[in-house]
Amino acid sequence: MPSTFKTVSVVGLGYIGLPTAAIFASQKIKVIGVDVNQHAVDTINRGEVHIVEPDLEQVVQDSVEDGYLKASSKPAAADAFLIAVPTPFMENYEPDLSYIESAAKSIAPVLKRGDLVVLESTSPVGATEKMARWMAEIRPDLTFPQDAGDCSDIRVAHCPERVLPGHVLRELVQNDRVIGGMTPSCSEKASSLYNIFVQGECIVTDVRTAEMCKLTENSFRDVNIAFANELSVICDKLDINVWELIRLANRHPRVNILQPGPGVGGHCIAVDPWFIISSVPESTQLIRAAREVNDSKPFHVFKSIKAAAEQVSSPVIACLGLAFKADIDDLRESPSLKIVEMLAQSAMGKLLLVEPNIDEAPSNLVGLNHVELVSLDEALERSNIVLMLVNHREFYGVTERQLADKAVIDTRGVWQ
Ligand code: SAJ
Repeated sequence: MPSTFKTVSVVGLGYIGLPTAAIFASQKIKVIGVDVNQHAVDTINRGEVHIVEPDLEQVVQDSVEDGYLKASSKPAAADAFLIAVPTPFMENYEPDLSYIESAAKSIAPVLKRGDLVVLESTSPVGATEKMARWMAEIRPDLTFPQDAGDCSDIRVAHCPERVLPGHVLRELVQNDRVIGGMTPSCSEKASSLYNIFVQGECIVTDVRTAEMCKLTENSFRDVNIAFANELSVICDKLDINVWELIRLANRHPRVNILQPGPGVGGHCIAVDPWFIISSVPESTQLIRAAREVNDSKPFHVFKSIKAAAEQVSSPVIACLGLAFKADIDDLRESPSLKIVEMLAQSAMGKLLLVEPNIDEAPSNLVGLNHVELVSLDEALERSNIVLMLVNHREFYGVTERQLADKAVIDTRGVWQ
């Protein structure tokens, strides 16, 4: 059956929006990708990508060449709009919905009767309803679900993205999707949109449950990583190898402990739990404690490096990895970067940064004369302390001989 969606617009062409746009285009749906970043727009229109994600460049290149994907800095008419813009938090950990607000207000003028608007950005409970109100303010000539219910001119739904960076193209297609329409017709229309490419199940619920579901998934992971991180601090004090401990405990049929690391980063797990905490501060002790445990881990690692550096006359510290996790270029909320920034400020010694996924050190580190971005071989050659921060695939090949005579702090258990 031919799709009722001839044109889909994806607003926000970042880590989620661009792969989603490219997947729709690969199904021969005309896609208009919209982004305020002109550099991203120009890059995509050349068939190139401005982010690192396995296999993405090829899908984007094919879609642009076939004429199904086009990027623009201005919204245009479409049958469905997917909003995939950032939802950061502010200094007081309150969610910042300003990107959703400006995206909603920017598409409102081009909406027409029968259109669908889906919020994909991870959002606090109530954000989709707010988005619908922002659009309604600008378009009093159209009806929206909050006023007209199931007969509204515009259908509105929340369908949170749930893909794992590094595996986005596979997970976009294979994962189940939770679809929360503001009314049953909104859910139905959103399901028919996602069914164009989703091979998993599209499961329908109401809009607030869909918002809370995404926050719950990421908070669940945060709490579980916090348990692993707390164990690692305990084990450091009790002189126990935490990696061996977890391996052994996980032999129990009902125990599955995650891996400790330098802390929790990225724009999702380190952020989303705060959206629950800020909604219900009086009932979120465990979720808050997990956030605090994970946020304190970089300071614990910093103290271990300081102790190692005090044993060396001229510390030269090889810092392996800056991204928030393995095999990606994303430095957002990266605990590794935070540790490197603390080291740079403390002027504890020379820092040799290795990050195979970026070409330039972050702007706040560029130009510091005790900080250099170098190759892995050079860092191993020149350093007397090796700090393993991110388990990028390039680092697994480091040999015992390359680490001989150096102090090694392995926050990821790569060389255990
Ligand atoms: N981490 C650990 N130990 C672990 C697992 C992860 O320290 O055992 C760290 C990572 O190094 C990283 C952070 O946690 O710093 C988050 O990494 P992640 O791989 O757990 O998750 P993200 O942020 O890349 O993606 C998550 C995913 N959510 C869940 O797994 C519940 C993904 O499915 C979501 O789509 C994504 O958040 C998102 O966009 O919200």
